Amino acid sequence: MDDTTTGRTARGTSTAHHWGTMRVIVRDGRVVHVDPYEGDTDPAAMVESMAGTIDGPQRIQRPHARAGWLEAVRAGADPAQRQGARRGADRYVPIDWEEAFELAAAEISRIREAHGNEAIYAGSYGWASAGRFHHAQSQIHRFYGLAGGYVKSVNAYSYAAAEVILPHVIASLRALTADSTSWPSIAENAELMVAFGGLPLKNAQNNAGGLAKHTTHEWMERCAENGMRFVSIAPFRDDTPDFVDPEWAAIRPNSDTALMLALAHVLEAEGLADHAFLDRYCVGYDRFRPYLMGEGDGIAKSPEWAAPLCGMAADAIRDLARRMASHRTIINVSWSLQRAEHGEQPYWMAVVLAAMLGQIGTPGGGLTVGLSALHGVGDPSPQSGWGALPQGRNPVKRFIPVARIADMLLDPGGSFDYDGQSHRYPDIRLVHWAGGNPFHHHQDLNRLRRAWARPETVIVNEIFWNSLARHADLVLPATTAMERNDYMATSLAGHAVAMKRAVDPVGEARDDYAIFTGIAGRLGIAEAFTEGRDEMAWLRHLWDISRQRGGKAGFEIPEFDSFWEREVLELPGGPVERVFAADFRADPEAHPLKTPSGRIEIFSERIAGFDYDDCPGHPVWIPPREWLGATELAARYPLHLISNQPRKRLHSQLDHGKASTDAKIKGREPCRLNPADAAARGIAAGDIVRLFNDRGACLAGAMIDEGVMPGVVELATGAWYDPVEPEREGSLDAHGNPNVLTADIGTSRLAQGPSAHSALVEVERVEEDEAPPVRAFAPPL
Ligand SMILES: Nc1nc2c(c(=O)[nH]1)N[C@H]1C(S)=C(S)[C@@H](COP(=O)(O)OP(=O)(O)OC[C@H]3O[C@@H](n4cnc5c(=O)[nH]c(N)nc54)[C@H](O)[C@@H]3O)O[C@H]1N2
Ligand SMILES: Nc1nc2c(c(=O)[nH]1)N[C@H]1C(S)=C(S)[C@@H](COP(=O)(O)OP(=O)(O)OC[C@H]3O[C@@H](n4cnc5c(=O)[nH]c(N)nc54)[C@H](O)[C@@H]3O)O[C@H]1N2
Ligand SMILES: [Mo]
Repeated sequence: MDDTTTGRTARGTSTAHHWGTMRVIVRDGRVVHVDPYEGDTDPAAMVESMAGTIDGPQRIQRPHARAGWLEAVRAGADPAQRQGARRGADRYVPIDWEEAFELAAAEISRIREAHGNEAIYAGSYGWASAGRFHHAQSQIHRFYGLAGGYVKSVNAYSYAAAEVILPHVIASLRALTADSTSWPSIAENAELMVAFGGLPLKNAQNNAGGLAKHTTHEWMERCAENGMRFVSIAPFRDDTPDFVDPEWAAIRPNSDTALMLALAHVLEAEGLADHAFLDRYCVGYDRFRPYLMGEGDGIAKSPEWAAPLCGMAADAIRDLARRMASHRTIINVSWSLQRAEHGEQPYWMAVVLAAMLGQIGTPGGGLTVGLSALHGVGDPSPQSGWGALPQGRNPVKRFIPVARIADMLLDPGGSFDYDGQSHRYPDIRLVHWAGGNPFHHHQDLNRLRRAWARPETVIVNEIFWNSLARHADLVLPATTAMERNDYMATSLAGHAVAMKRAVDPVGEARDDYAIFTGIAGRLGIAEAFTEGRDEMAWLRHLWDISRQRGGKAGFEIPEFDSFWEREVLELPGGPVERVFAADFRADPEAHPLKTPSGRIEIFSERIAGFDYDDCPGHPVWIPPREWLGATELAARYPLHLISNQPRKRLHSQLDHGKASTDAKIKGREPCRLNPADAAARGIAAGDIVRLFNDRGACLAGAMIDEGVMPGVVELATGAWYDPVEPEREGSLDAHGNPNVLTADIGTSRLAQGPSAHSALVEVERVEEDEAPPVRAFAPPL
């Protein structure tokens, strides 16, 4: 297919996204097809959704303002009187870029002067798109840093609890990821993998920042061929792929800490714990042991104790503990475990369990964190550093833990605990988001909507008319990667890819750089923001940094022009066999861990010193408020909701694309139930169902599957939020967004992470003619 209009060849133009590297085929100035990179043997489902969405009806073609807000601004109304009463339920009117820039700059100036930069929230959490320059997060943070600063967020929705607990007890999550024991080490050496949360291959479709070749599938196959056994401890059979023939142990969601304690109890009681390792490499086992054996509270954390909590038979627990002790064993904890109330505990306890087995630092043994959660974890590619847009300095020091956004907006001046310190919430008047979607990612969306009505102005850079754009006052239309030049490269993948502009921006869309440059011009900071560079000048500049960093890592990175011509660059020297903490094991004095003691902390004096009842000095079992063991609540809401990552999209991205919409049931997000739970409710496959609890309700399409453990229901994240009566508080969501059901509570006072995976619901059948239509994909114009 020759493209005469742009002069490009049949090969198309190279681009990349978090889910892979692609070739964009253009005809008559339009993207007609996107093909996976020929070197990728296992491309992601999302590739199919790209061509159809770029200029589809959901695309935001021009800047827009929310009608009620614009009217109030033009009338000069008191800003306090124009808070977002109709935010989320209003019409939008098109405006031109000049006016959009003027409005944005005027609001930023007004709020800075009246309330200071601490009244601006630009944490703007989210995945945005791949590419080191047009990275929306970097663009917005750089801009607001230069504009005097902004309240930021810390930690990620993905693994906030892990990020805070792990450095106290073993190593930073970053180190556990970058230095993770890699697949070849596992495939060659491990005999047994015990995977808490499974090894969901669907999640390895993505890598934060992108990738070129999907290889997780091959490595898992290699493990199975070498005779390695997989034990998948998870509510769904397909949390670990069939082809490795896993032993499936379905335990109650959120009960992993209890199971791990029981495994540890067996090791201690049967003399299988590696005390030589505990003595040499760890501190505080003596403070933990009494709790484990029940010498303090009179409750031995034995298999008999754990069995009724987690639902796994005591003998099976005992057997598993013995197998773990007698084989080269690797424990993997999926990130999902810690997106739950007390999510710090299964992570700390997994560290303790691995320490008791004494295999940390051995090839293929010990602990991995989030293997197969993202392609990059355990990826044996060589690693190099790459140049990325500098975010600059943020003069404002105030922050929130990322998932405390609704708390912040609802409670200005209120205090919160975080990692040993107490802080106050700022009084936010302006919210600006670019490259993330809180109406996708946040829990308890009905509560978020109440909080979201508080700020005076909400500005959003978005590509599509999704739930975030529909909750903004000023909507600034952004480009996709296919409409701009950039490059993909990340330290957790061994490739760099030229991302070339394949088509002109759709409608009047502009890239985030141009958007912030436009506002910067009106605030007198354009020169500082751009440093006089245009897009290509920035790419060359950042690539030079990549060459220098590559040089330090021992790679000869070609000049920019040669890379741009070649399009895909692969670092030589893989696959690399890495073993986490091998140096520490070899010589703990010379290579101490970065914990206070330099050792693995089974008891942490520091955490104990914080005096948190919900995160004491060693790992403990504290049941969450919502789980199947919460008898009273479970009597009303007897199903545990798992809102895991979707198979056919990345979060909410491309929910309107072919791969995602093909998988819907009567236009609703699929929701999977065990046959017994479905039968008890008169639900058949293909029925429309209503999921509900005290926080909200949504519709979904029923799928019935024996691979779902009884008592659990799956509704993946990412269906575009679609309130039927947006004016009414707590409206039914017609489409199937699980975050109308999840709880907005911190994991604990330590990390304050999101607790999406601790929610109970009930499900009922709905007659088709009583189900309101899905309008999520119809623009609010
Ligand atoms: N219930 C529940 N909720 C969860 C989770 C869960 O397990 N259960 N998981 C959580 C996790 S781990 C995460 S990481 C979050 C993900 O939450 P998000 O990262 O916020 O989700 P995305 O859908 O990726 O949002 C990215 C948005 O950026 C836009 N975008 C893409 N590229 C660009 C660009 O170049 N410029 C601009 N301006 N915009 C762009 C997209 O259109 C999209 O709306 O969700 C969290 N929420
Ligand atoms: N296709 C696709 N891939 C993705 C993403 C996406 O949106 N789409 N998102 C990416 C992002 S941002 C992230 S952070 C990672 C997330 O990676 P993970 O956190 O691993 O992802 P989840 O899909 O939420 O959870 C994996 C499985 O854990 C199980 N699980 C949930 N709760 C429990 C529990 O309490 N105990 C046990 N034993 N198992 C439990 C569920 O059955 C679930 O299917 O995925 C990344 N990969
Ligand atoms: Mo994530």
